[in-house]
Amino acid sequence: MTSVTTPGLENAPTTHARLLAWVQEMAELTTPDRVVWVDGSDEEWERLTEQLVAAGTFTRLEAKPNSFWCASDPSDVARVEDRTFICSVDEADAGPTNNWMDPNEMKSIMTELYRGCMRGRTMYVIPFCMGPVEAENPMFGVELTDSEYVVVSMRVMARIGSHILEAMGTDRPFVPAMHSVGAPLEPGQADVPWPCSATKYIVQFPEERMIWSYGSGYGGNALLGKKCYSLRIASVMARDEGWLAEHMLILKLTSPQQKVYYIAAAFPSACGKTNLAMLEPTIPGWKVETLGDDIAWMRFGEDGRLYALNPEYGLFGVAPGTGWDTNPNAMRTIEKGNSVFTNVALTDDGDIWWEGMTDEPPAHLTDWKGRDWTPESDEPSSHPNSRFCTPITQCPILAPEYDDPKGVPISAILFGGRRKTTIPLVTEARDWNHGVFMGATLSSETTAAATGAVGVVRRDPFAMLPFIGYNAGDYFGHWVETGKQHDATKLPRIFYVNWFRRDEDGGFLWPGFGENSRVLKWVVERLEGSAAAEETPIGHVPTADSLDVSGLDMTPEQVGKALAVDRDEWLAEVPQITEWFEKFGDKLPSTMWDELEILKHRLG
Ligand code: SAT
Ligand code: MN
Repeated sequence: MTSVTTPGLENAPTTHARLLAWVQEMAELTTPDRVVWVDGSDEEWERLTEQLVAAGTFTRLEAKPNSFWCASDPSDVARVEDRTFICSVDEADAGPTNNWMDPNEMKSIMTELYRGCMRGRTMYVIPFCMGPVEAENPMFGVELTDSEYVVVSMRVMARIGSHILEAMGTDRPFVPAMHSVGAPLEPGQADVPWPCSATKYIVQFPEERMIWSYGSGYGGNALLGKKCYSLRIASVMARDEGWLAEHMLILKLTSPQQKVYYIAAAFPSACGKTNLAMLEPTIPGWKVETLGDDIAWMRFGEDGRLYALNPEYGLFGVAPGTGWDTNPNAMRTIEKGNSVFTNVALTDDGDIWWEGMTDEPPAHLTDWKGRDWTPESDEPSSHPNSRFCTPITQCPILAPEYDDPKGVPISAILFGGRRKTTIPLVTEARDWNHGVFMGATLSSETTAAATGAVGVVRRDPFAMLPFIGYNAGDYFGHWVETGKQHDATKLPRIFYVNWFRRDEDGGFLWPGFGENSRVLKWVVERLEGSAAAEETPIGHVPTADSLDVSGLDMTPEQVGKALAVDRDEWLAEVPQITEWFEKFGDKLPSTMWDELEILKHRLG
């Protein structure tokens, strides 16, 4: 029972004192059968994936090299926002949008959950780095987990292993990230393919820059480098250090004149970020390359411009709806193998399938719950939040500068949500503060990426509602400050987009996908000063002829509807925004009330 007898604790491949002490403390608490230091090698991947196959967690795909089909427990399929906590010392620092508990109280609850929770299992020590390890200040983390699925997925999603541990030296700072599925095994007890617990906690301790997660094996709850570190903890670091940690894709756009622009875009989970990041323009001469599909860390360079970096190393994309016509580059990425597919369907010839991959479903499948499935079945074959986990380096349109530690200079930031009404296809903010107002009031219909009702309109500021690691009012203030402290002429311009507006019959007004390149073109032409815009109460909207719709099967009336600023719809939005802002009390920067007054005034 004592630490010295836990195999793997001695002869650790590091002399990093704080790391060693923490691993020892957690091993003593959780009592795993052994501790394994993850080296990130191919041999290790082979061993762990074999083990997952033997355990029934993974099925090796015949049709894709080095790839696996995996079904989770049906109760463990999405982020659990009601079980996610920001345990700041002061409750006010968590703010009205986060769950809060006193850090000491949370630690005592979770310490009891952690006590003995790795019995019968292995504790893996995963040294990782978010962003390139060559960075001036590499952003280290170490995840402890008792899940082989997590180790394998972390190897795809982040830079992990011996070279990271080595770069951590003896004393480099790191974020301790503790994870357990919360399913200890008694001697002789058989394991299940997807161990997890009915009790779940996803907890951030912002002052300590520490993460504790318990009970879930699902991506955003368990791959702690992703949302927990790169958004919740990093947003706190960014507030304190004067940068931005955002839920944004990063893309490179090259115009027919060979001018290069980098664009960052924030959308809530499961609103097409991966599709936009990998878009194939339908308009001739334009080219998109990918740098990231989910998270952007943005810092100001010496030249006063804002530079963005993708801290991740893989793609964790929503599978349903990803197909050869909607996102061929994602299909080409997964075709190369080395991927894990969770909660999709398995074909009879050892491949994967999901709704929207092809027009015609296969005649027979094994669905994500392991049942026979045919096109006549009542339920979809794949869970709506099923995911592909695949190396970003396999993306055929990856921009070569994707891993430049200095990042890429951002010219435009897009905010977007999923709204049936009200929000036009694209609106340009008048200035930075107006852009911050757009971000702060961003709204979207909920998706399957989190548990709970789907399709309900909620405010999702900056697409960061579940990811801001501190008081959202202070976060808006941080954005306002960022604008104040930098040269306005060098700040990215801000745009609000909505691909999801519908007509009276419920049909989408805009075709979306590759056609969104037309909106990107208008954005670039605004940057270059060549596209016209109409000044409306809500900002600058394309004039009827400034948006390139040539060759599109849309009547001028439909284009008009996609771009319309409907005064009544906006008047109905104002009280909702007021109510939203009132939540933040005196934490809300006064500029946000000013912007609301301007909007009301302009609506008349
Ligand atoms: O659920 S994840 O955090 O893994 C992905 C997402 O919601 O964007
Ligand atoms: Mn996301």
